[in-house]
Order: sequence, then structure tokens, then C-alpha cells
Amino acid sequence: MTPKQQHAFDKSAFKISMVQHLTQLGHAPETAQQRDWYLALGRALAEHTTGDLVATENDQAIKQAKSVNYLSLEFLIGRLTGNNLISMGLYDVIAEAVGELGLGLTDLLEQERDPSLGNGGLGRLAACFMDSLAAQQYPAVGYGLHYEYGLFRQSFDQGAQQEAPDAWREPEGYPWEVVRPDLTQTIGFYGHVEVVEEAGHTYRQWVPSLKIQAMPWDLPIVGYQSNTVYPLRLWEGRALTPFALDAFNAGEYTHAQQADIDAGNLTKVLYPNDNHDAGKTLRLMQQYFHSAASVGDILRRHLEAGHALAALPEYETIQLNDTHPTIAIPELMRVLLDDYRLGWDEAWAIASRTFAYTNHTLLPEALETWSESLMAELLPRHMEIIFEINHRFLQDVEQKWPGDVRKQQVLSVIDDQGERMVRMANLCVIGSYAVNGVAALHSQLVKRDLFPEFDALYPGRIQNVTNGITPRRWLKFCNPDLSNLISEKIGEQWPAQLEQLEQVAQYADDADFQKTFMAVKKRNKQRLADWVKSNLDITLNTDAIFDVQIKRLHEYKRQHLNLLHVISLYQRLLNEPNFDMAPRVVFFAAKAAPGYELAKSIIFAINKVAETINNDPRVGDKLKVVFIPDYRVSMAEIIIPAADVSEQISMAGKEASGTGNMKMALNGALTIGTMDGANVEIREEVGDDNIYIFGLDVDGVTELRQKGYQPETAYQNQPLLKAALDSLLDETFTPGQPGLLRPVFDSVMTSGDPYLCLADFADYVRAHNDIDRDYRDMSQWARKAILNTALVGKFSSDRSIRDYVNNIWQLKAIKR
Ligand code: Z16
Repeated sequence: MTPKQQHAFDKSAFKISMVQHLTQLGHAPETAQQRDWYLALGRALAEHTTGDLVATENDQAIKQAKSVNYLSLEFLIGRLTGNNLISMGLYDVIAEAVGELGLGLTDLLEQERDPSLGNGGLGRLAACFMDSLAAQQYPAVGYGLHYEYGLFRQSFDQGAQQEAPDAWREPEGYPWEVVRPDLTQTIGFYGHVEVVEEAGHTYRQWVPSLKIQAMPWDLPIVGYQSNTVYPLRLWEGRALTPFALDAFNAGEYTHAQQADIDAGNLTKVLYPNDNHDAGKTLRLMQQYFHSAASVGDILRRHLEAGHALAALPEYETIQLNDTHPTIAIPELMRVLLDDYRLGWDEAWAIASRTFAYTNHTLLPEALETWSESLMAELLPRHMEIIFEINHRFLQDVEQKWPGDVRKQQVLSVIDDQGERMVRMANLCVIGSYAVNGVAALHSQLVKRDLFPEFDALYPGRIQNVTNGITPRRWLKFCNPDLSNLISEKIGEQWPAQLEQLEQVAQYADDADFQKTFMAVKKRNKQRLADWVKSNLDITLNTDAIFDVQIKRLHEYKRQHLNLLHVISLYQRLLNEPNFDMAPRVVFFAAKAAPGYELAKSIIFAINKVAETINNDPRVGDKLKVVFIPDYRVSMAEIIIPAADVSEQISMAGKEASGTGNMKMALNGALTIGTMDGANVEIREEVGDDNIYIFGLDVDGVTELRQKGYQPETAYQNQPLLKAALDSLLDETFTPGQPGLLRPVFDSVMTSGDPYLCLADFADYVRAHNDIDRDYRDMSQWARKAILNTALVGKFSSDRSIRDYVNNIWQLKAIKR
């Protein structure tokens, strides 16, 4: 909403609308509960955004312009109501309106469940990117899946993770979504390929034996302070009517059922893996379903706007968020070849100028491959097309490097060492006009270590776009006090122009500003402490350092290195009479993939250590450990503004970027981190004095491995480390049950410590000592914290999107 429209906003009409929606929900104002009012509020607001969504969709200027289609299996959007109120510029007037109805806006907003349609960084990035596309009015559609259940909800039973289904829409439905049944498509699976002859030409035609309907639900992505609303279009799998099932070849339908899959299952649940490829058939079906429905919708829009098929790359670009939607490449080829009957070269000229691919990881276990036999069974025509793409590609390789069998082997889409597998990343690089990593270091490693031969074959194709975060949700909305303080000093443009935060740096040495800044931090810490008191019944000291590690639980992220540090602090408090430390609260929040045993063991160990320390009267409030259950976007919104210290401690070379690191720095936390991912660029921006870097860098890791790494050496030579590790084996943290924490001990001592925790331990402790020393000088600490907020403007996702627009997509903003 523009300032002019805001002025025109009719508060009393809105109140009437809310009461009408309440009535439609079957409630009377006198007896309605908070939740009923929240739903009425959401529906009343959605009326406005749906109107703007439809108007944006029908905008001629947009139809005639180029759009980006962001294809992602995950969009971790978080709650929409508060955020949309900020974007619509209606937060204050709606707070008034609901106040006049005798309600509190913040209470109502607390009623909303998070749509957790993603695992972690990759899904949240997609959500930030949609926000920035709408804010800057670059024409865009987000395409995802309408999971009935999002990421599981987490609780602890005596310290062990329990998973429960996340029924995010139940029971009343989600007020912001709009179903679009007219845009339903039919998606095929299995079956066979037929040859058809027409006018002297032969064509190939896929005859699927299983068909599932794809029906879209749109969520409104509201542009900050504009009328632009783009759709996040989520496909739901639905059974065809029994009538249509009659048409199936009986034998093949039975065959499809053997896979024990039916339409109702297809979009039931999000796969809960972050950075891990589980290789399940149903997951490949989800991927194809998502790709086929999205490609179909993109082509529909393109043709309905009156454009020629051959002009597709001039009007539409398709960004593949990791390899999850790779199958969209052969799907577009199939439609062009078999349905529109273009020749191969014509079709390839279109497809290979339409797709671009973002790589988010170098971890081998996360690089997707699908068995050739599974793919040939589920998608027989696509497998033929992949073979043809690969055949022609290998001819190019032969041209460039005649007779080089090794190059053919590493570049081929098919891995034929053992069971033949389709390498999705190779297919992406071959079928895309641009490939990017997500932070400067990561993109370098993509070129140097992952795809050196592709980089030589296609110079310039592999680029960098450093990730970013939306300053609307991650500062303006989640940290209103700091936002107001900033606006008082530098005006109100910064949420749309984050580089302007730089002007805050001039106040870094101003004693009054330091005091106010730290008072805001303290209030945010109190808000978190209150949450912890009422939900976990732990009392926290808000003068303590709030030391925060919040991210998925993964061995490479090294939550267990943090844990070893916590244990050593505990032991020093007990054993060293002269040991002095600033009080600390160490926060963890993390979900472990349900099948990831070591990750679950680490969670269990942290909970056991926390229980012991928090109940040991000798420790008092010098040290507390808090594991916040069920980490999710709405929880992050409470934790991040309260952080003093941000833990970004992955082994160098393993974290592609990180984005939580950016959120905490923006909210005035100081990073303790390795030279990994975007930490490297955060350091460049804030300067060495305002960040705590420790540990081996990428070259250091390589050297140590070459020398031959022995975790045993660190264990024997560092008494503090040895004592911390030994305590995992005795009864210190598991009274009466020694050995329960052995899996964590074993991961570093008998499994070779693959992520070098013990090698980095001493320097990690050193960096924490520096933090302890610096925190005691409140003025110096405030200075560093202020400079973090002031100097991380680069990490706005608005900048990331402009990088994509200028270096890859070539879009023009269409202002409405
Ligand atoms: C994911 O969240 C990420 C990578 C990946 O291959 C799969 C998933 Cl589900 C993360 C990276 O680990 C993280 O470093 C990065 O910041 C994030 O993607 C966004 O790029």
C-alpha cells in the first residue's frame, strides 16, 4: 500500500469486515476466542492482498516484461500476518482497529502457526528472495509444493528428540491462501513411450500409466510499501476422479500401485532432510510433479500473453533452487519436442537459455543422484531425453579434450561406477545458462573443487551471488525497538535501502547512543528470558552473555564443538578456584533429521549437559545452557534480537554460506566463527576487530589432512579437552547411566573426528576468552555491536536479488 492509500484506509470499514469474517467462521464477537479473531483478521486482510495479487497477475506491463520463476521444493516463509501488515504499511492502524475491538494485535499474531514448508537455510532463502523480488518489483512467481504437513514439530522426552506431524493448516485452513482450481493440471507417471507417425515424420509420445492432478494454492507475497503482490504458487497432489481412472490400462495401473503410492500421498509431507539426499521414490515423484506443473504453468502464461514459443528465454527465466527441480529441464525438452514438435536444436536453444541453477552445497552426501533404472521406470521419456542430452554433451567434451576418458567420466550425466546413477548437478550445469554458488568462498570452491572441468569447458558460466536476508522480517518486524532507534538517527528509508545503515557507524563511539543501543538489546534479552521462564521454567540473568547457536543439527556445523566448550567452562568453574568468567547463557536450537542418529545423539547430549549444569547450585547463574525446542521462523524472531554472540563454527569449506550469521550480525550480535561461507564476507564488512575468527581455514584443513590427522594427539595434549571428552563417558551428565553419551565421544575419538573439532578446540577456547574479556568493557562491546548492525547492509536480500537481476536474469522492475 502506498502512503496515499494508507491514508485512505478505512478503519471502521475494516472492523466491520473483521466481524463479518468472524460470523462466517461461525462465531459471535461476544464469545469468540483469540484464535477466531486471528482468523477473521487474516481473512479480512487477505481480501486486500488477493485483490492486488489478481491485479498484478493481469497487469499488461508485467505480461509484456520478463519474469523470473523461482522453482524450489521449499519455501520457509514463516507467519505472514505480521509481515504483511508491515509491507502494507498497516501495522499501526490495524493495531488501533483491533484495540478498538477490545483485542491486542500482538496476542492475535501469536495465534498464527508457522507455515514451515522448508528445512532450513535453502527454504528460508527462497522466502527472503520472494520478499525482495516483490519489494523491488521485479516480476516473479514462486513455485513450490503445498505440503499438507510441513517440517515436523520437535519436543524432548527426557532429552531425546520426539517428532510430531505439523498440521499447519488445521483445522480451519490458512487464512492467507487462495485456491486456484482453474489452473489445475494433470501430471503423468510411469507407463511407456510410443512412436507415432505423422506426415512422414516420427515422433515419440509418452503414455503415462498413473495420472495425478496438480491444483495450485497461491500465497500473496506483498511488496514492501507497494501494491505489487506476486504469487507463491504451491501445487497440491489430488486423485483424479474415479471416472477418469477407468481410462487406464488395467495392467499398468496395478503396476503403479505396486510402488505403494497414490495421489493422496504425493504432497502429504515435506522430506525432513537438510543437506542430505535420501533417494526415496516418493521424493522423486514430488520433484517431477513440482517441475511438470510449474513448467506447464509457465508455458501457459507465456502463450496466453501472446508470445512465441521460441521467445521463451526473452520472457521467462527459471531459477532452479539446488538440484531438487532439475527434472524441469528434460520436462521442458519433452514438451517442446513431443507436444509442440520442435526439432532438437530448436528445443535445446530454448531450454538451455531458460534455466539457471544455484548450488548450495559441496557435501558429497547432499549431491543428488537418482538410479537410472528408477528414473527409466517412473519417467521413461525423460530418461531417453537425458541420454540424448548426455550423448550430445559428451561429443562436445570429445571435441574439447579428444580421447580424454577421465574427463568423459567425471563430466558425464551418468555415473557408471557401480549401479548406474543420474547426476542431477551435472545435468543442471549442462542445461543452464548460468550457475552460481551462494557466497564468495563457496563459489570459488565450486569452481576449484566441485566443477573444475565444467569451469574450463564453459568459462564464465559459474558465478557468485552472495546470499542475503530480508531486512523487513529480520530487523524491522522482529526488532521494533532497534528499528525505531535506527530510524530516529537516519530516517525511515533503511528497510528498503539497507546500505544506509552505514550512517549508524558515526554513533558507534557516542556514549548516549551506546547506552540506548544496549538498553534495547537488554529488553530483547528480557523478552527471550521471559519466554524461557514461562515455557521451560529456567530463570536467566539478562546481564549474562547470550551466546547463540541456532541452525539445523549437523555434524559439519559442529554443535558438539560448542558443547565441549560449555563442558570445559563448567569444569573450570568447579575445579579452578581463581577462574573468573562473565556470566553466560548458551542457547541452542536445532532440529535433527529423524533418521540422522548422530545428530540426535548430539541433541540428547546437549540436553543432558544442560540439565546437570542448570541444576548444579555451585554454578549459580554464572552458566546456563538452554536448548529451545521446535526451532522455527517465529522462534528465530524472538532469539535473534536477543543474541550477543552468534556461533558460526562449521569446519572451513563445509557451510556454503549461512544466513543466520547475517541475521544475528544485523541485530547487533558479534560473530564467533571460522573462515567459512559468508563469515568471510561478514569479516570483510565489519572489520577484524568486530568479529572473533578462529580455527583452520580451507587451506589449513587440507594441510592437516595431508599430514595425517590424529584426534588422539589433541586429546592427550590438552587437559581441558581431555577432561571434557572423558566426562561424556562417565556419570557426570547421566547419573546412574554411564555411557549414554558415548556416541558423541566416539564421533570424534573413534570415527576420526571428520570435521576436526579437536583440531580447532584450543583456538575456539581462545576466541571465547577474547569475547569474555571484551564483554566486560560494556562501552567497547557496545561499539562493536553497533558497528555490526551498521556495516552489514551488504547482506540484504535486496542486494542479492539485484545481483541475480543484473548478472543472470536481466529483468526490469515494473513499478505499479
Ligand atoms: C540447505 O538448507 C542448504 C544447502 C543444501 O544443499 C540443502 C539444504 Cl536443504 C543450505 C546451506 O547449507 C547453507 O550454507 C546456505 O546458507 C543455505 O542453504 C542457503 O544457500
